[in-house]
Amino acid sequence: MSRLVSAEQIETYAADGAVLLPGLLKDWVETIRAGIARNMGEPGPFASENLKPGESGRFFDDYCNWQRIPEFAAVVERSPAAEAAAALMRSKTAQVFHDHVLVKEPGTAKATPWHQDSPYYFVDGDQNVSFWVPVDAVEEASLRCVVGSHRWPKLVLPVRWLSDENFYADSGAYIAVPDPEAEPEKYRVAEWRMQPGDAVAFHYRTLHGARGNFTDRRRRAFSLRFVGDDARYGVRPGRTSPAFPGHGMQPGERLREDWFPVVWSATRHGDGAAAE
Ligand SMILES: O=C(O)CCC(=O)C(=O)O
Repeated sequence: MSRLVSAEQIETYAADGAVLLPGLLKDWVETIRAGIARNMGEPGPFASENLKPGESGRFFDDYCNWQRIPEFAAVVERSPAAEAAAALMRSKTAQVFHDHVLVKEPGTAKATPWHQDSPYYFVDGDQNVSFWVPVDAVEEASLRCVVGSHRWPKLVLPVRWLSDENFYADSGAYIAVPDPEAEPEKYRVAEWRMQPGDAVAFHYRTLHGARGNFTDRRRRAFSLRFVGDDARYGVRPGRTSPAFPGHGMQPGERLREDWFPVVWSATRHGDGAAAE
């Protein structure tokens, strides 16, 4: 039994592909806020502004910065996130994949498009989890997850957020992006009002999105992504996002630990219970 997540939360995660973990990172809110401020002041090579000219507000995102931003490194290495990830994944290890910052400033109308993360990533396997952690209270602009979509047999076509173009030329292997709002009888959407430091844990194959931020408050969110024992490098029909140029991995290999460190393992930290 994990001290951070209950058996019921682990079951819900496996069945629904998303579960709320209230207060998981409540002691890390100030650290994450400081990391986001540093990240926005010193954006990395993957930073994007996701609005077209004339669209209101600001929607900034950036990823793969935890090794250069000390506040994010502290969250990765010292917060309860990695241990909670291992428990949810039912894995003996939690390897960090990457971090992602998503900020919607007040009055940002743009919705985050419905998507699964898995088609953008070079990771195969079922043991994975992202934690979406707002550091501002959120109501309407919270993460929205389609329950059970992590078990759909086919992946959803990945698209570019700004232009809506297909991410890969070879799109035949994917299903079109569904519109859960247009068919509420077909898709069950889970979403939660959240306090700073709460976390939604969601699977890389879970279809998710978010509304615009129509409030007068910022909506700063930090996503932290882990993989477990069964994760392997897999090839996609084109360049992935993140791309991790020069990674040198071959299909079927474990993610290289010098780039994607194991930050929690049952043998090093625990009693082995995470994998039971
Ligand atoms: O914060 C958002 O608007 C979307 C978050 C997201 O897509 C993610 O964390 O994978």
